[in-house]
Amino acid sequence: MHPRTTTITPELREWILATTRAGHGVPDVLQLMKDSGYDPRQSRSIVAEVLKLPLATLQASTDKGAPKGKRTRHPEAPEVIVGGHAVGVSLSVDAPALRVLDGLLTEHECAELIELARPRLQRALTVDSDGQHQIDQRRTSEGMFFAPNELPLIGRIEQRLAELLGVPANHGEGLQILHYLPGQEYEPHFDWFDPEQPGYGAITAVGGQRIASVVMYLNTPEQGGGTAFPEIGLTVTARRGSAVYFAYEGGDRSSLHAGLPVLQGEKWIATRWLRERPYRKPEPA
Ligand SMILES: O=C(O)CCC(=O)C(=O)O
Repeated sequence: MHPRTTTITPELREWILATTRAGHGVPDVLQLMKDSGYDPRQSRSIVAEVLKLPLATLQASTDKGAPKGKRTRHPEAPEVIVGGHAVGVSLSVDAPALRVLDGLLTEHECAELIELARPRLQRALTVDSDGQHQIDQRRTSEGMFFAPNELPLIGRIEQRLAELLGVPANHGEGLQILHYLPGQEYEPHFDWFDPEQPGYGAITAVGGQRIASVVMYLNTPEQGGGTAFPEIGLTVTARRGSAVYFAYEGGDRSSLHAGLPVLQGEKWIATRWLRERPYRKPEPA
């Protein structure tokens, strides 16, 4: 790199693209440019132009004081008390870091989430390589998103997960509800974003990479509908109120997972994805 340049040289452009493709987020790129002598305002404009991102997104993701590269804390068996609520840890796996959490949600919370989501369901989407949401044949369920802290119930669940996993609630994406009918499934996939994909810079510009997921089961399907981790030969049974938490910092390939087809009955889940940095600005007090 050549410090204090005002034009974007082909070398600089290529370096920014290669660095983000290698898995570094925008804040890392800006820090490296600063270390090389670039003015931070100038480098923000350069990076925004090269990665085709709105400048305002870059400013939000690089706000002073934003904690960097947070990791989740893996709950330890047999039980963790969060906000007076007892959560049992009935299964622990090291790679990927995975826990089955019993009694994470009460029966009443599960029923309430289903009833609030039901009228808002639409064909579930996935995020494609350009960061756009799209219909995907691999995911045949219906779903909806709650906005972060949209209702007291949502805020309470977000806060419980924040305390349990040691990551502030504002690192979480909005809670997603999915509803599967017999035959519906979600084929094997990773929840983290692939740094090789062209849209990586845009998807991670705010909040950075995803670091962990929590899939919460809102009912018990009559048959089928577990969550499978084919790389480690594990299937977690979907049971109302329990959840599977798994972390994948650095893009752990053992976190490959799938929602198995529902064979009888229906399946409802709430999924929470956590990012390495705040995904939204703090709520006013
Ligand atoms: O339905 C499941 O059990 C898994 C859901 C899932 O993989 C996801 O929402 O990312």
